[in-house]
Amino acid sequence: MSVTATDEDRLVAQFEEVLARHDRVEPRDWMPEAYRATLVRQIAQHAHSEIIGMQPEGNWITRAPSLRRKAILLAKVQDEAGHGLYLYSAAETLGVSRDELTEKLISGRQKYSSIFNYPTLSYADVGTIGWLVDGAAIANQVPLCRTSYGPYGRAMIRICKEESFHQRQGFELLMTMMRGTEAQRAMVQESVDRFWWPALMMFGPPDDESPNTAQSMAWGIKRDTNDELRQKFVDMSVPQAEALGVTLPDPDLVWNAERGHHDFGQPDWDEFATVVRGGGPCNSQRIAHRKRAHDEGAWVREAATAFAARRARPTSDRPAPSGETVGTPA
Ligand code: BYC
Repeated sequence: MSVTATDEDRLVAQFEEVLARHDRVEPRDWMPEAYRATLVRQIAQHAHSEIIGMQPEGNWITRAPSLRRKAILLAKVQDEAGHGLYLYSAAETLGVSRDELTEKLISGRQKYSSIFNYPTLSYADVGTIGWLVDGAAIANQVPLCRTSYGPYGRAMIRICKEESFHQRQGFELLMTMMRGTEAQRAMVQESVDRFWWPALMMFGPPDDESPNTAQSMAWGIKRDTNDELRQKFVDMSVPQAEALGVTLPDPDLVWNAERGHHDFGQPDWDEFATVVRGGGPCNSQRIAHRKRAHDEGAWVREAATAFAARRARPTSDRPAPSGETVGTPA
């Protein structure tokens, strides 16, 4: 059906009204193509981040220091897979398939968060990822629960509940290590030194260098700018670092009573650009691993598709596998 100019004006006006009311845009609603494309970009990147984010922590599952830590880590990594699934499902409501998105990730046409291109070198990194990376994720994602696109906002509500649990487990792990030996405390500090700046980069480039922020804010996709969220994260992390007894590796970090916020130094934005372009320490390893897992899982997808197709056929049309009588219930 063709949409006339007047129809289009009316649809745009309705769309703008929904945004002005801070109401949700739903999959059945008309939306501008650029709004749809921006959502696909952001939700797909977010989903990819959850799935690629399983790798750095998954690296330690076989070497967890106790059965308890192993059970916690396994559950956390499985939660990340679940987050990926909610987000791919939200993206699918915009008319893209999960296969298509996975193919774009593997071929480097879609991004995932820069943070997951850094290696995990000690078990303290599991705690630091929980505390700082999940902490940054919470700062970024809580406002996304109010994003203008319904399926994305609803996925975020569930994800945020789990992320806040993840953050606490990371903090608890680090606190346990900080109460341990001198060597354990040193391990925590070394890990925090490596992850602090990459965690700040998770919020994206500074606002004046962020090409998407202004439009995404106008559409209500983003509710806060990159710099606002970075500031919130720094303010929330400082007292937590004090409680842990670790030093954040920023000589410029200081409370500014006038602003009511901490002043802090800038991450190395050249390093950020290199990592986003694919030149970080683990970019090739992460994508190669994802591709291998995807290739090795092909038979599972084929089997599941064949099984679903067989289930969809009337019972009498199904071939009887050996040992099973089909169509003649006992
Ligand atoms: N890494 O105009 P900008 C997690 C890209 S999962 C890589 O500011 P936007 C977790 C950006 O995409 C964490 N790329 O963009 C999981 C854009 O690219 P294009 C993931 C980045 O979208 C497992 C270009 O740079 N969270 O926490 O307005 C275990 C210009 O940037 C990054 C999300 O995805 C980056 N850090 O704002 C534990 C949250 N930053 O245009 C934890 C949802 C920017 O060339 N996403 N870029 O394609 C968002 O909130 C926004 O997309 C961002 C960026 C704030 C990240």
